Amino acid sequence: MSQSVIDRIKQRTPGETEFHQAVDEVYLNVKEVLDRNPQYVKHNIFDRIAEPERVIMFRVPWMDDQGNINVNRGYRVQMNSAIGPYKGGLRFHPSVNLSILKFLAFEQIFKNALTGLPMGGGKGGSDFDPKGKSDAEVMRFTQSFMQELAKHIGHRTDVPAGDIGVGGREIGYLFGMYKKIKNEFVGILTGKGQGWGGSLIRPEATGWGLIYFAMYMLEKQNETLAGKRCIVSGSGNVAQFAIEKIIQNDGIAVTASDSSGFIYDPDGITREKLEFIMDLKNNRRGRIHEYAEKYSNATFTPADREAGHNALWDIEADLALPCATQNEINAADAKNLVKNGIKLVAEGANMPTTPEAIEVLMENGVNYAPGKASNAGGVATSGLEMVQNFGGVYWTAEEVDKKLQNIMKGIHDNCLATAEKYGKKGDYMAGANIAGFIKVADAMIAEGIL
Ligand code: NDP
Ligand code: 2IT
Repeated sequence: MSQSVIDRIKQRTPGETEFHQAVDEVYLNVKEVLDRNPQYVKHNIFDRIAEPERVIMFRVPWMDDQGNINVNRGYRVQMNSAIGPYKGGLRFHPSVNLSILKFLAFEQIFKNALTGLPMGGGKGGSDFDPKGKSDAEVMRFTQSFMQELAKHIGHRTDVPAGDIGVGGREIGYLFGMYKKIKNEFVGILTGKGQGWGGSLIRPEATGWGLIYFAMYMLEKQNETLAGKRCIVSGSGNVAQFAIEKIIQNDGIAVTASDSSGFIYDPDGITREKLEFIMDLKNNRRGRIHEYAEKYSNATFTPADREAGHNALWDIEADLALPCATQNEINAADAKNLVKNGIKLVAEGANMPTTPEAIEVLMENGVNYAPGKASNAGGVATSGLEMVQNFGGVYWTAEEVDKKLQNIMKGIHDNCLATAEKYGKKGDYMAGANIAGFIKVADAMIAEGIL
């Protein structure tokens, strides 16, 4: 029976390639658990966990600045609520479709379980493209999006947050619209502004958490981040704060990217240069090539989608930290990383490394951490924001940061301990998938056939 689980899931979800990829990866590791624990098979947990509890799809009409009426598609995938309310980000990007959101919601189940906080898995978003849109257009779109979404979420039911294309500005408009519709000021979203219910350190949490995780991995090898060269992709929320934490720990971040290409600064991105990136991306919403125009020691390489590999991953470094999007490191990239002697790959993005690339890394002994473990600091701090909102309290930045570090250490150690228990010593991917799965599977069994 176990052999056909994957076939059954794929047959039921034709064409959902990203979702299949995420399910394949978890199944690869969890198969061993199913073989050892017949109760998971008896309760048909794997089939059930791969089926969303609910998917909401809706029309999002909005008027642009020229008076044209546009239509986008909105989604919320409420994947699993066995251990807590649905929790996960919203992504606004033209590539968004059901397959991508289901893969993200599926990953989120296990990631959230690993944090140790009571959060179920969910994800949502829209194929709306925020690029080139005015503030007013973004506001009108997000308000229209929330008019429908508000019917399906609640602070004890489903608590969205940001992801690609959804940052502080969008969370503000979404929160305002929800409050107006429901006449209720509650923690319906996380990543809120700090004057209106947001937690300190939430903006920093994913990038900082990633570097904490990478540092725990290095510590295990009796190494530190000091002096290590890091190639980072992306230049959004996760990449910015990953670079910040690298700088704080005397590492050297030498790259940043967006969908137009990447910059390489062999001297390292300093605090001042990072501030330039933050202003460029968060305020001016410009493109990354401006960095190379401002700092003459840096070079800009335009993205070449026909090349079959990304030259960014062919830069000599010690650590690779993909922080942009899914499937951004393929097998050819992984071979380049190995050729250049990369020591560690830790994922800031969700599923940035293809299965073939993961295989290349692992076969060559590269220390590899999957996003569901290494990027969990963002959602973990979202969980801390929920706790503060429920309690009506605010914690200091130091308190939240300390909790974030403890959570990342807990995930790191749990991954290793679980991997070892299942005969996969040192395999962070196996540890993350197995530990996350067991926690949720046990809760599903305890709660009955739902
Ligand atoms: P942002 O929107 O802030 O930044 C995304 C960055 O990735 C931009 O530089 C963007 O470039 C680039 N990017 C996006 N899509 C593509 C693409 N198709 N090809 C090349 N570059 C691309 O998003 P975040 O930093 O929040 O998210 C980055 C990753 O981290 C995502 O995988 C997300 O799911 C994951 N993540 C985010 C968390 C969070 O708390 N925000 C938590 C955990 C994971 P451009 O502007 O040109 O599109
Ligand atoms: O992928 C993720 O974990 C996020 N985008 C953050 C989700 C959240 O609820 O903070």
